[in-house]
Amino acid sequence: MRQTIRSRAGLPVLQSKAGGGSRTQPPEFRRPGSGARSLVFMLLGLLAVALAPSLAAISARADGHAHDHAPAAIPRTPAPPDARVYFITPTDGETVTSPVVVRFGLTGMGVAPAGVAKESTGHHHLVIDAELPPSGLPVPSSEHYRHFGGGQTEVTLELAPGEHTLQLLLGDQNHVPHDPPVASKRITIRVE
Ligand SMILES: [Cu+2]
Repeated sequence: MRQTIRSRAGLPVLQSKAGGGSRTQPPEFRRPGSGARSLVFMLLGLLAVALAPSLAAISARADGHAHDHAPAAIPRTPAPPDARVYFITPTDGETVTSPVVVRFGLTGMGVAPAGVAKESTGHHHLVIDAELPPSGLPVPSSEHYRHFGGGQTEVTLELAPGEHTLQLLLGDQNHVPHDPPVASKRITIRVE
């Protein structure tokens, strides 16, 4: 009788009603609730499995960079070896008129807005008439270093007549170039 009631309710609370009370609690306590309990444990287990990789990734990243780039306190995000950033337009050596539509190409990685931590992603930076900034630091922000933190993949530039150089550099969620840096070839265009 006791068991019938309990297994239907699925709760060990009914223990107190059980009268008699001569039997020891532990076996009865376990049996009726076991279905519900194992479900709870299973869910907890799934949660742990789901969380484990990200926790492991965080600690692995922290460990991996504690020693190799001594002066740079900012952790760098690894880039896949086949990642490549390039200009769709304009092309190297091209003569164009201002405004110039610059389209950014990226393979082997995805574009994500700044501030979004997602593996194998980054956002574009356009280096105009300047050298690549030092790696291990956030990309500077100026007319020579334009950020596309919204995840944009093109820009229309007003450029003075003459020769200009353009280079693309991907940055992680903190605007820091990846490790190794994902940068395009530096191209030269002539604006008429
Ligand atoms: Cu940026």
